[in-house]
Amino acid sequence: MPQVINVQIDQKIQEKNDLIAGRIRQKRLDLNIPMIDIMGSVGSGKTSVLEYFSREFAKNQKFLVINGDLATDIDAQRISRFGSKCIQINTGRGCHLMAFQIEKALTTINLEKFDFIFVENVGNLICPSSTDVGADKKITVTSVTEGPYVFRKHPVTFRMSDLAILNKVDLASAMDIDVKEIIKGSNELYPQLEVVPTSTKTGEGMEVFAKKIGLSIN
Ligand SMILES: Nc1nc2c(ncn2[C@@H]2O[C@H](COP(=O)(O)OP(=O)(O)OP(=O)(O)O)[C@@H](O)[C@H]2O)c(=O)[nH]1
Ligand SMILES: [Mg+2]
Repeated sequence: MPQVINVQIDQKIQEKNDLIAGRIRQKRLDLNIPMIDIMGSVGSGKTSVLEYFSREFAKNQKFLVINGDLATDIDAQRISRFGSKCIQINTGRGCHLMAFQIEKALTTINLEKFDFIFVENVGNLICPSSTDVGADKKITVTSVTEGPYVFRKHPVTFRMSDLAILNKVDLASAMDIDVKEIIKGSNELYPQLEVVPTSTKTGEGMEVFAKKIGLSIN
């Protein structure tokens, strides 16, 4: 039965992925380096968040960023301008990063030099939520320009998220979006999920967000 075979292959891939993710987690625990997996739609502001963190909060801490995109190293170039070390992974057709790719990236650097690791996952709200990349937390970056229904339409991602931000609140009135109403709707659907309103342009909410994921603010 082709379908049964497919399920078995998927399970094997998943099991192998989880094994590698466990290795990454153990290595980080030994070195005491936190790691956050940042998920979110194309263009929601994941790279902008990491540019902001690298510009504002990297005085006393060194960030390692692993960027996932189908093609180009644009995001790695953008963030590294602010001093963070970036490793770009091109996934080709892959819609999310996998643990083996992260483990491979980590072998290319001396991990001990870093205080914090960020993974910027491939932009979409579907695939990255189901794959463990060995992070401590999964964070979702959503934005007011995605419209009012994102939280309702993507239950898996928001259930798998430890925290979410609603970014680009500076554009809320132009987009005819009621930020409080969207957060209230999310709270009803996902009572465990905190949603922080942010803008990487004005800086609104960025310190609150940074503190919640354990960055030290300098
Ligand atoms: N007005 C406004 N624009 C923002 C904000 N955050 C990001 N942007 C803009 O939104 C666009 C997309 O931002 P990125 O940071 O590249 O988004 P991304 O999630 O990394 O996108 P992908 O990596 O392609 O999935 C850029 O033009 C940013 O300048 C914000 O808070 N307010
Ligand atoms: Mg990006």
